This record gives sequence, structure tokens and C-alpha cells, in this order.
Amino acid sequence: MSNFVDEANLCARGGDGGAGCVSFRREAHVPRGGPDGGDGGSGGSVWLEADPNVASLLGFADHPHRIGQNGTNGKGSGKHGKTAPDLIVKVPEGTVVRHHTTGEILAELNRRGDRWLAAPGGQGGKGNARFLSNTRRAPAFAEQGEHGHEQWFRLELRLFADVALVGFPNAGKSTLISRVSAAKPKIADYPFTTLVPNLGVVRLDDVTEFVMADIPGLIEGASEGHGLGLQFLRHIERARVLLYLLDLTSVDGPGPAEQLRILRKELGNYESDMLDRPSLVVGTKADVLRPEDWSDELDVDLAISSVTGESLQPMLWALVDLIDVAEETADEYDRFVIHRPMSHTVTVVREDDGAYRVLGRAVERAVALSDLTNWEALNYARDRLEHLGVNRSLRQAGIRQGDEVRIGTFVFDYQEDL
Ligand SMILES: Nc1nc2c(ncn2[C@@H]2O[C@H](COP(=O)(O)OP(=O)(O)OP(=O)(O)O)[C@@H](O)[C@H]2O)c(=O)[nH]1
Ligand SMILES: [Mg+2]
Repeated sequence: MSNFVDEANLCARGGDGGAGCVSFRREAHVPRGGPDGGDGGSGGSVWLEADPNVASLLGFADHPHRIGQNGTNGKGSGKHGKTAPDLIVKVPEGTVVRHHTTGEILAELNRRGDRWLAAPGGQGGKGNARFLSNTRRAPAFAEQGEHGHEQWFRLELRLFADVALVGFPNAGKSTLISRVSAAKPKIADYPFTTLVPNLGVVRLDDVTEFVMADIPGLIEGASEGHGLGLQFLRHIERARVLLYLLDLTSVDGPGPAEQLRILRKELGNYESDMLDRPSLVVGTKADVLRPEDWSDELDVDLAISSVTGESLQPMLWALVDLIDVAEETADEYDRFVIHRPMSHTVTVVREDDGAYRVLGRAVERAVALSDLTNWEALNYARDRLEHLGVNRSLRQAGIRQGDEVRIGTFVFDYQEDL
């Protein structure tokens, strides 16, 4: 049994790329051979991967940083640096990745093996051998490695249970899960005893088992945030099968038929699909009162008692059948992983002091040359910027002769092309 850490912060940073190398071939009878500086290796990327062996987000609570290894630098004689291996960070199945500040959902890792690129490693810099051209015979510059991408995320765990217990407070949910699994949640004769979901593995025989989730009780208005409200509806949302537990002995609160009506109404308000989910309706505490003692038209599949054990086995096997059906008809969306590629466009923003800052991966990369005091490297960078549409973007942003432009750590004054 475990209580689940539901949310955690993650800071993922890709490893830095290694620098390209400036080097020229040396041969016995050639005074200065061609350029042979190798490229730097790329930094390792950070991936998230769903793994059923990881049960919670607890591992991120005190240690939110996950950092890829750096690539190594290129060397002479055309030797490229080593590309660093990717870092695979295991997360529980059902992990939702959100943008840290906007809360936008970036990815859902639902099933074993689902993967998402959280932070690409930096590309290795090109060695000077790459800058050879018909007009540039002896390039004396190389690229720096690119820094790895770094970003904060908010991780959220949606419990993956085969069966979720849905019932009013005090209906006997915790008592049931403690009877049929090793989970031992607190049980008491007052409402809202259970404050966080508990998972228990129900084992029927050597090959048949499933995961049951004991969810805090729902009351009328839960879908609008009453009681423990919304936060637990989203746990129920992920379960394949719903087990409604109706308290047959309820005297102060609504009777069993009314409980079912309210529970279904709340689930439907939250997400109408949930009403189509395979489900079983069971009356609890049958050792005290029987369904037939109710005068209103009560229609339950079974009446159980967690105290005497009555009808528990037939109920569990019925649930196994429903899980099988649910698995066969599982929606495609379950396997869906959302990818949001990073933007490659050029963006120009105005800084507080009036300077123009150019943002964009390719652009920042173009000025990340080892030595921009070298006129050759500078010319190359200038051509790249023109090619990427930086001048056009700056003109659109209203730049004028002499205004300051910043790209990465590089700063220059804007000159109109004549
Ligand atoms: N006689 C009898 N009492 C039961 C049975 N199941 C549960 N109870 C009693 O009902 C009360 C509530 O049980 P819980 O299992 O804590 O109920 P719950 O649904 O988990 O309640 P919350 O966590 O508050 O939502 C306790 O006093 C239990 O002993 C049963 O099968 N027979
Ligand atoms: Mg409980």
C-alpha cells in the first residue's frame, strides 16, 4: 500500500555540446595542409519514460534536477568529440507533464515505454573542416558547442487503477480494499476518513490480479468542488472500471438508490464519458441490512459484506471480466503522447532599455562561434543571420540605424545594408 505523491517539480537540462576544433593538417612536404578540426559531440538529451516499476513522483520531491552529460570537444586530424548518451528519467505510468508557469499540458505518459523529450542536449559545434568552401580555403574558426536546453516542468500523477471505488463517505470503501488486498487504510465510522487515494493489488490466483483504488468519498456537488471534490474525480477518471458502493444501512444520509443517482450525476458533470465506463453496482454492509429491505426501486448487481466476506469472490471475478472488456475496447487516446516541437522561428523582443533582442535556437547558434573578433567568423555569422531572416524581422520590429541588437551574449549596433 502506498500513499501517492501527486505532484512534483522537475528541472530537466540537456548536456552541453562539445566545441568544434580549429586545426590544420600537417604533412611532411605541405607547409600548411587543409583544415581538419573535428566537430564537438552532442550533449545527452533528457527523456521521460513511463515505467510501471516506478510507483510515485516521490523521487523528485527533494531532487528535482535531471541533467544530461556533456558531449566532448572535437580534436585535430578530423576527430569528432563523443556524443553523450541520453538520460532516461523513469516516471510512473499516468504522469502528466505540464508547463511550469502556464500549466499547459505538454505530454502524457500513460503506458510502459511512452517517451517524451524533456530537454534536448546541445549540438556539438562544427570543427573548422566544415567551413571549407571554394572561397574560404583556410577557415580559422570553429563553432562553440551549444548549451543544452533547460526547462522547469510540473509533473502530476494520474493514478492508474483498474478499478476505482466510487461511493459516499462511510460506504465501506476502505474496509473493502483492506479485506481484498494488502492495503491497510484507516477505517472509521465517520465520513471523510480517507483523505488521499490508496492503491491495493487484488490477487485472485497465480495469474489474475488487478489494481483497486480506494478514493475519498464523494458527496453531492463534488464536481463543483464540494467535499474533497474535483481533485479526486480526476483519479477516478483514469480507472478502466468503476465499482459503485452503496451503503445499504445509511439512515441519516441519502438511501442507496439516491446515492447511486447522485454519484452518477457528479461523475457525469465532471466528464460525461465516465458514465459509459464498465461498472458494477454493489450494496455494502449486507450483514446488517439487505437490498430487499429497501422499498425504493433499488437495483444492485450484488450485495456484499466486508465483515462476513459474503459475495466478495463473485464480485472480484465479475470485475476481472469487466477489466478484460475494458482493455479490449481501450481508446486509442490512451496510447497517445503529445509532442510539441520547439519553435525554430526568429522572434524579436524589445528589452527594457530599448535594445532589440533576437530569440531563436538557430539564430543564437549562428553567433555562438568561437571567436567573433575574427572577421572571417564574423562574416560567416552575418551571412547566416541574413539567411535566417534576422534583418527582415528586425526591420519589421521597427529597428533603426544605430540601435542596439542582442543575440545571446553577442551585442552589436544595427547597420542598414546599403
Ligand atoms: N457491518 C458492516 N460494517 C461495515 C462494512 N464495511 C464497512 N463497515 C463500517 O462502515 C464504516 C465506514 O467504513 P470505511 O471503510 O471507513 O468507509 P469509507 O467508504 O472508506 O469512508 P470514507 O473514507 O470516509 O469515505 C466503518 O465503521 C466500518 O467498520 C460491512 O461490510 N459491514
Ligand atoms: Mg475510507
